[in-house]
Amino acid sequence: MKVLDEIHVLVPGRLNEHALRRIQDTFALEAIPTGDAKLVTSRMAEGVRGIASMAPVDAALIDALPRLEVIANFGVGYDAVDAAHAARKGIMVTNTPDVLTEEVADTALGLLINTVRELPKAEKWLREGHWPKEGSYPLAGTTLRGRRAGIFGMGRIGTAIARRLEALGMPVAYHNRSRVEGAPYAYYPSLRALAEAVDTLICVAPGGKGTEKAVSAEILKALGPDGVFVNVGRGSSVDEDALAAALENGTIRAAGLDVFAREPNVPQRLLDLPNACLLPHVGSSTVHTRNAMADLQVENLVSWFSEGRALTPVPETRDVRPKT
Ligand code: NAP
Ligand code: 8YV
Repeated sequence: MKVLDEIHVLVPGRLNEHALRRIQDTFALEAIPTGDAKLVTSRMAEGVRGIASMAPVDAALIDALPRLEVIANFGVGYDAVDAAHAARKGIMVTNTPDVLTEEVADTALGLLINTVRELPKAEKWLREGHWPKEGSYPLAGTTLRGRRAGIFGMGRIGTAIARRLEALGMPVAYHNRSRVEGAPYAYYPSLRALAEAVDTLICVAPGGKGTEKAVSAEILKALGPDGVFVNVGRGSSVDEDALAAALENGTIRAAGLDVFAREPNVPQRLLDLPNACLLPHVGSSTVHTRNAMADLQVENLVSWFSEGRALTPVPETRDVRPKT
């Protein structure tokens, strides 16, 4: 194996602790507090050949590192990395698919059930001592019984969510840009058509330009007054003002959200809603799964620098090869 501890890897901003320890043990670690290109020193510009990131990596940061060969993203979603710019410059980008799929699907199901059955509100009510004084918790106004689910983004995680929904007895349909060959679910070529056909819409599509505010006022209206919207994809895929309005005025019934457009900031209008169940982006956040993501992130760097190939390249950089 090549000597890896002479290879400089930059960590811009925060990173998972297990990943950070492994990078420190394996490579020459460089760190800056955020991904701002202005923080790159001349020593870093001369030496850094890899980035391990959880924070955004934009074109300016990429351009500030002339020897950069590989960007290893912590997370399957890499919308915060300018992968198109990296691809143009022949720089490899990797992500962490598969190892988090089942964990995120579990979260989506938990969030759906909590939203429909108001379980967090019921627990809060118990802890506040209402039960002995007031008797049983009020009946939930909605149920999973008879619901039809639509998945926006039937990929790895979407498929794992679909399997769980089938176990609950819910019919499943989906929208992607292209049909998934062999998938036993109804395909809708537009998100609007999917929203019209179902009453429970689960977004697990990637962020980025292709999905920007795709869940709009029009889509929420199509979902209808008994509609439940769950988002474990990216907050940027939703028009949050339109969503808040739809929840306020009864255009849809309820929403369960794990992701937001400007994390960690959540719009006050959503915080004020009684029919929104809100989580702080915890889809993959168990020690087990975050360690697996960290290992895959670091193994991508190790494989790139010792064997000249990435384990899990993103589609934009699949054909990138080492320059020498
Ligand atoms: P994946 O296997 O690549 O699936 C993404 C699916 O979305 C694909 O089936 C793709 O199908 C579809 N899609 C992409 N762009 C689209 C568009 N413009 N319109 C319609 N459909 C589109 O990815 P994954 O592993 O399932 O992860 C999905 C996403 O989940 C990630 O990108 C990330 O944003 C999110 N995520 C969130 C958490 C969390 O903690 N909440 C954790 C992990 C992942 P087509 O290419 O045919 O369109
Ligand atoms: C992570 C995620 O929490 O993998 C993704 O796309 O959204 C999550 O698993 C995130 O990437 C780390 O901040």
